[in-house]
Amino acid sequence: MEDASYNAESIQVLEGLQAVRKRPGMYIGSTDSRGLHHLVYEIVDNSIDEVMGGYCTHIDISINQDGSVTVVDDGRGIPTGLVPKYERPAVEMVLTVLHAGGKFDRKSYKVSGGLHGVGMSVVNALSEWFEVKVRRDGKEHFLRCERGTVTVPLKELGPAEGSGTTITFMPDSQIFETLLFEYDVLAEKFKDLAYLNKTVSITFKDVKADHQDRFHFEGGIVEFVEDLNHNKARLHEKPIYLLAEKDNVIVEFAMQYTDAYAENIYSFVNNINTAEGGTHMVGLRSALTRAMNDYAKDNNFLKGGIDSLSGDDVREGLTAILSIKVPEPQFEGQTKTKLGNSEIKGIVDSAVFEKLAEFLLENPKVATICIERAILAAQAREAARKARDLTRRKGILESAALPGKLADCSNRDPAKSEIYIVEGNSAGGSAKMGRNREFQAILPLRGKILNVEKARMDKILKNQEVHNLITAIGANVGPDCDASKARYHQIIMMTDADVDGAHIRTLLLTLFYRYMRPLIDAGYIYIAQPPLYKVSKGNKEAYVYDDEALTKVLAEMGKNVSLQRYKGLGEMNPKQLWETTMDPETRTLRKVTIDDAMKADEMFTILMGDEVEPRREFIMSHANEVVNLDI
Ligand code: 0RA
Repeated sequence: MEDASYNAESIQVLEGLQAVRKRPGMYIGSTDSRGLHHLVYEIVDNSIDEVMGGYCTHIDISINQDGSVTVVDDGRGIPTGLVPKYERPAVEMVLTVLHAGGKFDRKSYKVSGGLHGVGMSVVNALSEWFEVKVRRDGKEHFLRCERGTVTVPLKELGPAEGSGTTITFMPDSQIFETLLFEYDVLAEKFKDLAYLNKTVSITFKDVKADHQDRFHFEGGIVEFVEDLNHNKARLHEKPIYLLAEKDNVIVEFAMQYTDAYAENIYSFVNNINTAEGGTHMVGLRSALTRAMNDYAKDNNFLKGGIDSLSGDDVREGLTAILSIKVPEPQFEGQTKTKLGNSEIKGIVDSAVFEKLAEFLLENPKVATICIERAILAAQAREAARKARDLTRRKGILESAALPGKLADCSNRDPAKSEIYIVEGNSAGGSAKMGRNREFQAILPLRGKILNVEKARMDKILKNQEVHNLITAIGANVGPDCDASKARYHQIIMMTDADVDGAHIRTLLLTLFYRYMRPLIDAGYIYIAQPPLYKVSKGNKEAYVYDDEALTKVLAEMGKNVSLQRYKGLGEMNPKQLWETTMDPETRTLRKVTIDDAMKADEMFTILMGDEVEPRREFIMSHANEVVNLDI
């Protein structure tokens, strides 16, 4: 009887993990680079769970020489004892039973829903091999699986001190399109985790590149906000910090005003970056607006034509982190990064409202600074509205007035139309001649456009180059920006591979980030990738797009090659520009993410802002890599 149930169970196990291998996308979203990185998050997430429970303080992650990944933690260690009903070690079940959940599910704040929290068994199923070492009860244990099947059953290796878990896995090349881990992508995630869980210290190492980082932030999300504002002019010394628990939901919030115009609010649910927002953000925005308005009214700040503060007024120049822990989150949206639970709106709203109102009452100095900042925003917005009304009336932003410099495409279907924003008139000329005019429009931009950092919306609208850009795209700017009105669904920045090019790209990205964000959210913004070199030998020619590839190509082509370095787009004739950078069949485009744009914004602040010291520092430390100045 016992045997029969064991066998039945093993068959189920096999079928379970087999299902994962058959349809990996259902469990990890995709089998591309994103899915690959997801494997690491899944493992680290389990260690973070030990951190949240107060059992673990160190996590060490490494990308090994052979491309496998190791995650070591000093948590309690995955239990190794036999599970009564199944007579199998708990650790084996955690790794081989899909959603072993249930009694092994120690998680109080799940990361379930879509891509998150699928369990370690999914990582095991999608790994060529997967090894776990557990230190517990004075001993070290070992278990190995291959493609989800146990090949070395749990065994004791010897005595061990302390407790913890070490997992090493090799993603399966039969499953994944790429096995290449991107250090920066992973590092960014680990850094966020360290900010969000201030008790943990995370080290991250790329063995091959001999590169290592350590992330530990005693200040938690307060330090997160301070670091985000590092290069900005801060209006009050310490970020405001709030912590509350309501209906089993933990709400943590830190905020600080700067003199910048953009708002920078990031939100996390159970440590997952909710880039698409959701009910918690709705609750937060409502609480912020209400608490600030109440305080402003009660203390007679509202006068001189401003009778209330809008949400935008209250958030202008605000940098903030919202981190909440929810027992059963529902993630929605395209990338499963939008919180759907309807009850969370009210919970976050009342938690933040109460705590913030209390803070403002108790800290009148800081409160005054915050309120005055919002009132300034309200006044500027009123002025901008008037300016906008004026330009509207003149019909400047109407599509009838497409800029003269725009070489439009003949196609009128935005989904099939592209616009190349090209730096410089000469490159613009090549692009116009080289393009496919059916679906490719060209807008040349002249030199440095303008310094958006120091200008307000009303000034920006008056700049001719920006004006051309806005009217050509047709989706308007600021609060009126509407991606569904865009005349092109591919808006491609094409700039030189030099400092000026990088600069203009940063500037454009900042403009999009601050004033046309819906276009980024819609996935309409791209960066063209022109080649850096042309290598030729006899009548053989190769275009090369980065230095790594150059080494390869030079080795392949051997001696007596001639090497041309492209400094500007203008050095290519129309045909070359088409072949290397514009032909949809052969070109590479880089889609701009919010993250990219945010980084550009950060860099822009440094390069253009009023704070001289960070700019000097930045330019000094990047002097040798200016070509890579972009994101
Ligand atoms: C199940 C139960 C317990 C801990 C763990 C799993 C656990 C899993 C992982 C994965 C990576 N590191 C981990 N550390 C712990 C609770 C054990 C107990 O009650 O002692």
